[in-house]
Amino acid sequence: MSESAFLAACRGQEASHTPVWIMRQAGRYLPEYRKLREGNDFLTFTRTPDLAAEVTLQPIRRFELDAAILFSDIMTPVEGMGVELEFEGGPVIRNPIRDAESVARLRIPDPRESVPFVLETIRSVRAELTGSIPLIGFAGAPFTLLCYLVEGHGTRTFSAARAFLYSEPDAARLLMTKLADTMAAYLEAQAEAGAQALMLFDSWVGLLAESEFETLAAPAVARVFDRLRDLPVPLIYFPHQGGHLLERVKTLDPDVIGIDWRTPLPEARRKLGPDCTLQGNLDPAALFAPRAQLSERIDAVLGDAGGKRPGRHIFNLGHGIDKATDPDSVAFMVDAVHERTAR
Ligand code: 1CP
Repeated sequence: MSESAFLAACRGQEASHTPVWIMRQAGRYLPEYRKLREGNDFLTFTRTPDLAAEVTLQPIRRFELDAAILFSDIMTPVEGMGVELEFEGGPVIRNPIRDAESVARLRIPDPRESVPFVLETIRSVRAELTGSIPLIGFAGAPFTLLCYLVEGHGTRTFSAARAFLYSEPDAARLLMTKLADTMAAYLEAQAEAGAQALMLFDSWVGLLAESEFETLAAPAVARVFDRLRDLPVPLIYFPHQGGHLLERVKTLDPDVIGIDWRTPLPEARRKLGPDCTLQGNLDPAALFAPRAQLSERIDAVLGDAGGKRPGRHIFNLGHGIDKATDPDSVAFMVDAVHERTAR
């Protein structure tokens, strides 16, 4: 079958097997990535198309994955807005946004000028991926980006970021709108450059109550998707730890919804209805289990996703892969999913 199993599943069409890819599949658990990274900083990697393309392709060469994901970061496009970005393990912002004036100063850049290296990476990956393995482009969702821009770095609670929503509600809303417009243009440019599916990572949206999701985060996601809806590429939304938000997520109408490992797939399906594809949701920690137990966990996810709609599931982890994971366990998982779901 030359048609991609991944794209078929995104569209709800029956595929030759359940497709599988892994969040953070390009990264530090791979020895070949660590070797290439030696002596080079992360930002240089994301800004150098040859290196970023190579890292994108590393997991594709090693495993029988059904999709590649662009090697970049959710923070890459915010520099063009006027944000001073550094990486010290994770993203660090030198000038965190704490008032209305800093929001007003942010630009909505043209991605062709602000991130030409990302678009070049996409073109270069597509030139190499001539078979049926599609390339996923991505961006951070507005609320998750707001968390880093206001807080200045990653935390477990993003207290300063959440305080900003209440202390500066108008500035917070304007920031969300500017982020939505920047990410919409960024994703549109990625599709134009050759990305075949577009994913929004909302890693911190689970911090929000349903009411703030409704009034602040969901409208910004809708603003991004509305701009992309007419493109010939499926849209994926990953509301990490958003089990309590799924009824509202359904109304955003993405083609694919990523489910973290805390929400059982049958519960997600009940809340989301039959018309979207579910992506997930093996606990990344399960890759540390002995083979027999890992095998059971894989079967459990496939069973949860199964029933009458095999075309409506993409196998993935419930969040990014842990950097201490043994690549051999990944190979075992990918092959097991393919063997057990071949149709
Ligand atoms: O040292 C290194 O090699 C840097 C580690 C690293 C890597 C490999 C970072 C820093 N980012 C990335 C790549 C990356 N980030 C990808 C590449 C493609 C792939 O999936 O293989 C993607 C999709 C991201 C997305 C990303 N970055 C998210 C959303 C997904 C998620 O995991 O929730 C988030 C929240 C970030 C921020 C970020 N960048 C890097 C780190 C360590 C973090 C998390 C910081 C924190 O703890 O808050």
